[in-house]
Amino acid sequence: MFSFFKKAPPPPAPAAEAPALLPEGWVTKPASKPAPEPTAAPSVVAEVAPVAVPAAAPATAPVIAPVIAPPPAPVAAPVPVPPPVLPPPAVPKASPAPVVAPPPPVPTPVAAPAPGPRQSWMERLRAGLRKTGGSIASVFSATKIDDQLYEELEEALLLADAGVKATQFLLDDLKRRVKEARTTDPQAVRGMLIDALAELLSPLEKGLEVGRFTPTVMMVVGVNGAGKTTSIGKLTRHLADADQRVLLAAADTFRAAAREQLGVWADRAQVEIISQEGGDPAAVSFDAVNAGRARGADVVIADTAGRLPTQLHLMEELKKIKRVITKAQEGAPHEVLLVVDGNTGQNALNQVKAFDEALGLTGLIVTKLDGTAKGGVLAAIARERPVPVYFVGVGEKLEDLETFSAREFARALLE
Ligand SMILES: Nc1nc2c(ncn2[C@@H]2O[C@H](COP(=O)(O)OP(=O)(O)OP(=O)(O)O)[C@@H](O)[C@H]2O)c(=O)[nH]1
Ligand SMILES: [Mg+2]
Repeated sequence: MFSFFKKAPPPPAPAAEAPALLPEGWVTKPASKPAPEPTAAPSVVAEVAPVAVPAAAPATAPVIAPVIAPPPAPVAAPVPVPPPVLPPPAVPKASPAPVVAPPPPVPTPVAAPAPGPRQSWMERLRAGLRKTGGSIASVFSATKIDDQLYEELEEALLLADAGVKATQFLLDDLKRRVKEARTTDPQAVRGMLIDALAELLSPLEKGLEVGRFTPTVMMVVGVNGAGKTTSIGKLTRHLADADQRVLLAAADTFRAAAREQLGVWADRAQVEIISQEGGDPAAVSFDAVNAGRARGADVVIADTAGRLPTQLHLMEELKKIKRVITKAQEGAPHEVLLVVDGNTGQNALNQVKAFDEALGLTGLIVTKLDGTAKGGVLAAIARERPVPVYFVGVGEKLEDLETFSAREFARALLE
């Protein structure tokens, strides 16, 4: 069972009143979304875009697990404003009408039901990683398990960006498994490699948690064009669809286009955004956290401008944003998320290390695994800098961002 993120019960809630959720309190999409409150007065310093009615809501259904949880506890119930124009909840497409077969000839097969969202997402992940998986899989077409097979596998894993350390680790682990199982079938070895990789990747599997702090503050960082703003947009939609009040901070203040891009996502999800033309990104973040606290936001997400970890002054700027967020709210930011482009190969590992050293990362979002990404870099990250992977992106649409599962990923790569 996958949910898009985890909802932690707020800390002061007495145990007796804990909502009857699944054991860990997975948030799920409620049946209907309460009306948003009217936009509060704008912050003094920053210009606040009022909640705009989206011109056109994306037609895609949010990918959130089935309804399990009751609606959130009625904490100081927000005054339900009557019918604001909300994007109609996109109804999942009914399976295509069955084709009526003409009587005499061979009956026309009824179309198979459309795959679930997660399944079709997996298909896109598989398609993205197919090239890599294909070259690893071809190693197992050998007729016997010998040194040559292991050498070819080593080469294939290195080519898949797994890096020297993870490759060595996987090979040693695999040899141990093969010995224990006393198998002589190269195809069986592939299954064992899937097990070994899934185990190696499992420490990266962790759900993003919201609700423990009010607001939960996240800052999102990464190199230029990694997919930060797009991922924030998608995440915001998922959070808003689960009735989380989100406030965005356009802390990428350099480019008007960057603010506009985030603004479009804010409009679509009908959430507030704090932005300031040409302002100081730290000041915008500070204002956003304060506004989020004042307005009872559940989540504040700061989008930052892309930068290389080698641009030291820009890294200093990120540290400043982080410090200033802590000033606005003790203990914040609760999440420092690095967005990495899955196509950057071993360089992704360097980015994880560098941003982690500068900022102390709490999670990763790995994007563009639909492209020419080789996927092995996650093994390198797991072995050398195991920062949890909250989400994996396989495209530009809302449903293309999904939670990370170690086993699914291993299977998508190697099956
Ligand atoms: N194929 C594919 N494209 C993606 C994915 N995620 C983001 N993109 C695209 O990558 C491009 C850059 O995305 P942005 O979200 O603007 O990246 P950014 O990190 O905010 O960029 P800067 O703010 O300029 O540093 C856009 O064209 C996105 O649509 C993904 O998972 N797959
Ligand atoms: Mg951006």
